[in-house]
Amino acid sequence: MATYISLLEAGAKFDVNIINLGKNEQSSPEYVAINPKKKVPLLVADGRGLTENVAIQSWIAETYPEAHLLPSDSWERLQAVSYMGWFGAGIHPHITRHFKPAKFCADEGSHADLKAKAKAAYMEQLEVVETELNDRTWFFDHYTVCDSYFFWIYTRALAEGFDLSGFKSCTAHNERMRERDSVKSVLAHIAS
Ligand SMILES: N[C@@H](CCC(=O)N[C@@H](CS)C(=O)NCC(=O)O)C(=O)O
Repeated sequence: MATYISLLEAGAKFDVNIINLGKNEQSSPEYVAINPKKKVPLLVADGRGLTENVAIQSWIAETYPEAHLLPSDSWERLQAVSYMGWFGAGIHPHITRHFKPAKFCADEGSHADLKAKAKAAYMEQLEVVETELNDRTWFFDHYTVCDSYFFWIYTRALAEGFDLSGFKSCTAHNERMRERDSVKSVLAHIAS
C-alpha cells in the first residue's frame, strides 16, 4: 500500500500485482523465484528486483525527483531514511506479531499475552510519532514518502482494532492522507 501510494504520488507508470497474503501467495514458487524473502513489497524495475520499504521508497523519490518526495536538505533526507527505517524495523514488527501470534509462539495459551505486548509496544512507539508530528501537516515541510509509509503504519493498526483516536496528530495525518487522490485510488483498488 505504501509503495503503491508513493508511485502514484510520483506520477510513475507502473503495473501492480497484488499478492494475497491470506492465501499465502508470498510463498508460491512463482513469487519465491523473484523474492525468496517471501515478503511484500517487491519492486521490479528494468528487470531487477528491490525489496524493503525503505529502499523502494527511496528509489521512487530518487527516480522521480520532480515529485520532491524526499527533502532536499541532506540532513533532512537522512532524517527521512531514519523515519522509514524506524517504521520498518521499530513499528511494523509489532503489528505483525499482533496479527500472526502463531508465527512467533507455538503455545496458543500465550497468544493473548503476546498480542497485548505487541499492542503495547506499538502504542509506545506511536506516542513517539505523535510527539514528532506535533500537529504538523506532514513529517517535513512538504509531502514525502514518509507520509505514504506512515499511512500504512497507522491504517494497518486500525485494521487490528487498535483505538488510535487519542493520537491526535497521527489521526489528523491519516484523515489528511485519505483526502489525497493517490490514497483514494489505492484504497478503492484494494477494496475491489
Ligand atoms: N522489512 C520488510 C517487511 C515487509 C513485510 O513484513 N511485509 C509483510 C506484509 S506487510 C509480509 O510480506 N508478510 C508476509 C509474511 O510474513 O508471511 C519491508 O519493510 O519491506
